[in-house]
Amino acid sequence: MTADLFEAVPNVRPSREAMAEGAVLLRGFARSFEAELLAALRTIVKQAPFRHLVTPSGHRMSVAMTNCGSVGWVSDDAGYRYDAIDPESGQKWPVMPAVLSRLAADAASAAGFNGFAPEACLINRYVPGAKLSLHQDKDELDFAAPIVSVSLGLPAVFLFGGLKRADKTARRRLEHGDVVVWGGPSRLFFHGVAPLADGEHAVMGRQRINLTFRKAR
Ligand code: MD6
Ligand code: FE
Repeated sequence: MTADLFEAVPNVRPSREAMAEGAVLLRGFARSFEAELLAALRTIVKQAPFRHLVTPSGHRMSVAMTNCGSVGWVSDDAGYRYDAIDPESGQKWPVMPAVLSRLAADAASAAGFNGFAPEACLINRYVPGAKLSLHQDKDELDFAAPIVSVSLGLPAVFLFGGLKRADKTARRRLEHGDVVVWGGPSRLFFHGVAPLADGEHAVMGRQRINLTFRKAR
């Protein structure tokens, strides 16, 4: 039987895990996009290099960020927002490569959200020790659309809670190629990433890259 054959080789066949109502983890979903995806990322990062943003309260983020798409997520002393211009270069953000939009739309469909057409892809880079504090993704105008999140490289512990910051958080390990589609009743849940453990990933080296696709407006 085919199913048994695949079960003998972990991570070959994408599988799905419910994380919360509206949030589903598609294990290994991005694996079949890997080569094209990594080539596209290299091109984006040449045009719009990773940088450490400063939060409105003056805190330098340990995660380095960049964007592609018609708008990108930025943070400075004026606040958090989506902006068509990369403040470092004064130019537009790199265009979202077709392989990225395809991956995002396919993953959203697999999770039951058809017609997902994100304008923005926020790209986060974690080195060992980097973390992302609990937050809500609420700078988008349309909370009906999900967020699609792609993990590459070193495994991370993803924390997700509830609608209140003080809600208890569950932890889930996200590995290379895993995709989380996050929408519906959990769209505004607090979440974050625990400090990245040191390690060396066979494809990505000593880092984790996360892509979050958003319908920003
Ligand atoms: C990360 N992700 O995994 C950060 N937000 O590096 C997020 O903040 C996130 O993965 C909303 C939905 C899914 C996510
Ligand atoms: Fe987030």
